[in-house]
Amino acid sequence: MSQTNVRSNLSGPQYDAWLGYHAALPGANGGLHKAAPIWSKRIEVQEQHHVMDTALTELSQGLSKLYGVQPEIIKAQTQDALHNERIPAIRLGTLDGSRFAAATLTDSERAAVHGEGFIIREDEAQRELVISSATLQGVLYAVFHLLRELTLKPERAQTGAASDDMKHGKHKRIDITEQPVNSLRMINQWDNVDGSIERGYAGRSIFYENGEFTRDIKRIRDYARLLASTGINAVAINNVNVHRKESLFLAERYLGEVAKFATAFRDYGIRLFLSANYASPIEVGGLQSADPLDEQVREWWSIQTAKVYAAIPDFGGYLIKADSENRPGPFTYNRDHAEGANMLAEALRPFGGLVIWRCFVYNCKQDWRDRSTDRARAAYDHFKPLDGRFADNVILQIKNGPMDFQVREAVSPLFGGMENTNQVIEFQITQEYTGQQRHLAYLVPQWKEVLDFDTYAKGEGSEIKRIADGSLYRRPYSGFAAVSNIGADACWTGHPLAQANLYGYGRLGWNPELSAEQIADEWVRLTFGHDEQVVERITGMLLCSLDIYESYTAPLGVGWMVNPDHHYGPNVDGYEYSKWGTYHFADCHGIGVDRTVKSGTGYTSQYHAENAARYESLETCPDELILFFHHVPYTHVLHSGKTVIQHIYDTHFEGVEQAEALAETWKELEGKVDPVIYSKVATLQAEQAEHAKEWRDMINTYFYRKSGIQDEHARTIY
Ligand code: GCW
Repeated sequence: MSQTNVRSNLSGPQYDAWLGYHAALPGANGGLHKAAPIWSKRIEVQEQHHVMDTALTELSQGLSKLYGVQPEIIKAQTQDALHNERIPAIRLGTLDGSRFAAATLTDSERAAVHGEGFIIREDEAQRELVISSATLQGVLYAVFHLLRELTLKPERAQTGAASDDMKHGKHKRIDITEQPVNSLRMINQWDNVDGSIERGYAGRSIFYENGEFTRDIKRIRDYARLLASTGINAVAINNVNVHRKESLFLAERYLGEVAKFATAFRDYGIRLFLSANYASPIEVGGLQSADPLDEQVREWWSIQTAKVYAAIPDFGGYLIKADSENRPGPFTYNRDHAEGANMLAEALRPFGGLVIWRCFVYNCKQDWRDRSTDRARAAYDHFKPLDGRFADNVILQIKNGPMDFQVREAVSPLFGGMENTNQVIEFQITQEYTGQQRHLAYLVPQWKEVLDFDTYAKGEGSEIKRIADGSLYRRPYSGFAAVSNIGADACWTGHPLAQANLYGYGRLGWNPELSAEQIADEWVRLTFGHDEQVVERITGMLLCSLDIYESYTAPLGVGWMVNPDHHYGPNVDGYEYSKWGTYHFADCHGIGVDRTVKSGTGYTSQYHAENAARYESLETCPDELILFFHHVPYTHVLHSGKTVIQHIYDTHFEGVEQAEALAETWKELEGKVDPVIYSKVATLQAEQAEHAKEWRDMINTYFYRKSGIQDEHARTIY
């Protein structure tokens, strides 16, 4: 049996996620057919290519699900004849590869749509819909976009009685131009070849099992499909902590398998990257050293990289976690990270490959007694001095915050600190510190806040999104990366509503101007249909979920307070006397980390003047970050008018009530959503409400005992 014959037998609404197209219109399937647009029964195409094949399959599958009719696909070498007949059809192609795609656009439109951008245009006279892009990937994105539009706004489809509708002004012609804002839109898998996933909360890996690559390529393709439908164009298929066996992914032992994955992703326009071990020359190549300035080492990387490209001609490049949390790196050889990254860049350059170099570099063996070392400072202190020294095919990957994907932390001051360096922002879709897909936490609002943050790097209007997209500093490479939240779970993400985070990440990478509300609304309608009560309740749950989670966990931006190692559940001092640099410094008088220049670690000085001043002063520091930047007495009065201690009590009591309300809201949807999803979510929301109480009581009790200050409302604290 060939490997590709092994099939996953997963199906149904939770597996289809937002691509079910089953929810296009309210009413039974029979009703759908009538609404079929005139052009939806025929697809004409001129080009032959694997990505075009994917686009055709997606388009015809999607249309037949929406309208109950399988469109006819006409593949013609010369499109002219077909076009002249003016048979109603969807015609799709690239500007270079198909005459009609180019013909529908003016010169200026043709110039405007580049790369993965596309135009979808309906021509009523010709009764056709034309999809044009400069690239085949763009055609594929257009297909997904069209299907999403038709699902979300069924009234947009021109029906058989189009001209009548048009006379009555009911029909709005489809005319869509889209251009992705970020060029790199990447997913990082933290999957290990033994089948485990670091920080994975949705079952085992879909990629690997027992030291081997999965034989279920269908599942990989289904995942690629989900990703591509949101606009993702790159994936790193293994954990950034590259262990012994995974170090061999770039060697003969596994390269053939990697190439099979690359094929599955390539069909969906996604480039494959590998996380590589910096010490590969030693561990894979048998050399004595991995010194980036050593000729033998450089040669080893060049030869090995050439082998990778022989197997995977469009290989994306290497993702590197070096000198971070005990991973090897250039520091061992007294070299800096520019020297380390540039050596790999040199090996990749002949093939157009990229080095994506993570900035998560800090001292993870800190002495908790040492108050002068501040982990938040580390990335900036390490990388800022290297600005301008990285090769042009190196991209630094910077976490959104200076610590580590906390529910609330400041934004990384490295954004705005490096003018002459390519950068991507790294988010964490997997909910390591945000409830591990057992608590509901829709993360898009958090990402939006970060992206909209004004760094003032070049004066007002220097938002992080403009650094991430490369426009502020006019960088050739830029974009988004994020740690995936999927696993072998039947609904992909453990908590079915956590799918909204994967979807939202992709959509935001494509267009950071989309609002959290719009993305939630899209996801709910695509996944659950248009029942207004369902839409209203689920979007409502999503949009308040992160605030709720924040309210009953670590207060006011101080972070952590989780159980060591697995990071689930409350443990106020779990990391207090550890080596990880993650402290809250609570004593009987107060709490928080003094990161000011005046009396603390000086971290605030890493921001541009406007933000540095805002954070430095207690008067202007926003409440939600007060304990991130300042150590204050429990009686310190916040801008809200409450004392810190009363704020802690109130938010924790309220947070539990709100978590209970989430569970109640969901119960209203019984019988209105897929029963499997219904019961999964019902169970999880009940658990969340219970677990929130554990958080509330541990945190409130801890601070009551430390401070001795009573709750103004005399609620139960233990
Ligand atoms: O958040 C921490 C995680 C580690 C992870 C690390 C990183 C992959 O706890 O599990 O390692 O971040 O981002 O490298």
